[in-house]
Amino acid sequence: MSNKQPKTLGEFIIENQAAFPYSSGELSRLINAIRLAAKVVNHEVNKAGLVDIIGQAGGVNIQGEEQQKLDVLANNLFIQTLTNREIVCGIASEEEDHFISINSKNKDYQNNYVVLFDPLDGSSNIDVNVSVGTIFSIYRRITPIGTPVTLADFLQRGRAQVAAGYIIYGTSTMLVYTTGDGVNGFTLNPAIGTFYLSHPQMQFPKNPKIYSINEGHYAYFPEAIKKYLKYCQDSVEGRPYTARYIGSLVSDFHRNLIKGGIFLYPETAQAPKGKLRLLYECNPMALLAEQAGGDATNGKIAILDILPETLHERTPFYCGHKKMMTELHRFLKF
Ligand code: P6P
Repeated sequence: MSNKQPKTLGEFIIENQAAFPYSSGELSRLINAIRLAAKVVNHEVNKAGLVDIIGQAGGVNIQGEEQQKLDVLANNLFIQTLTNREIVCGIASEEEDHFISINSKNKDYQNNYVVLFDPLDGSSNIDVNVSVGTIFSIYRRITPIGTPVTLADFLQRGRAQVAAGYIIYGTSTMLVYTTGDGVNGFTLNPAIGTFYLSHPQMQFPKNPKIYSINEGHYAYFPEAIKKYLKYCQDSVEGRPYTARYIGSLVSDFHRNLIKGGIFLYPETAQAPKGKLRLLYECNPMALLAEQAGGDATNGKIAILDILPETLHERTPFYCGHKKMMTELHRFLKF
């Protein structure tokens, strides 16, 4: 049994920073800010069932505190942490209609990065004790430093992300992220509030067997998807595959990354652009998938190559192991 302590997230960030000697360390400080917010949200999510914090916003919980829904709470925590640390010049969130321009107290819009996030994806699962997550996406601004950010800074193709990742608040809490040099997973030791490198250089495993889709929408799926699902269920050459669906994107993605699988959220007649959001759900997951040796498309082009038009736009989303994505694309005539 090795008695060598695994690397902490802090040590990993410092080592990674050393690999970018000319960078200002701003990205490292940004990841550190996300780490702090993740620990606070994790604490709130884990006590949710006890202090009846799950309910509708606007009530008062048993401690007499102003009751906030967890996703509102998570949203405010991430915005406060990123603002207080004076690292970013702009924020966009699933919980905010418009982007937030941040002018640091003593600097005129001198920060380089904008952050987009879904503060608590899958939050409807909280009151049934199913894992939920935070998803984040980081870009360098493209408008001139010293000026307020504009929408253009947020509507960049996913391939321009400088970092992306998620926190999964599950049986254990993990931070999984990439800065473009592979995907690394860190597990929180809640007793001391430290994230440890538990999953270095994550890659989709060989022989993937899991397909993940809400088959309750089957009647509304495109014919090609119906045919693909029947293919998954054939009893020939290594099939049927196994169906697994949690209904929380972060959880379904995380399981597929570790065990090998594909996630599908197709467009339907009722939702012609699908349900999932391009900027702060699909782009970060697509970057992680490609960095882990997988693939992510909207059925026609790579997710990371889509030029966004609006902040909250949706997209059909297919993401996972390259072998299963290749099989799917045969049905989508990709
Ligand atoms: P459905 C959660 O509400 C979410 O945004 C994602 O986390 C998840 O993948 C999807 O919606 C589930 O949607 O239609 O299957 O309930």
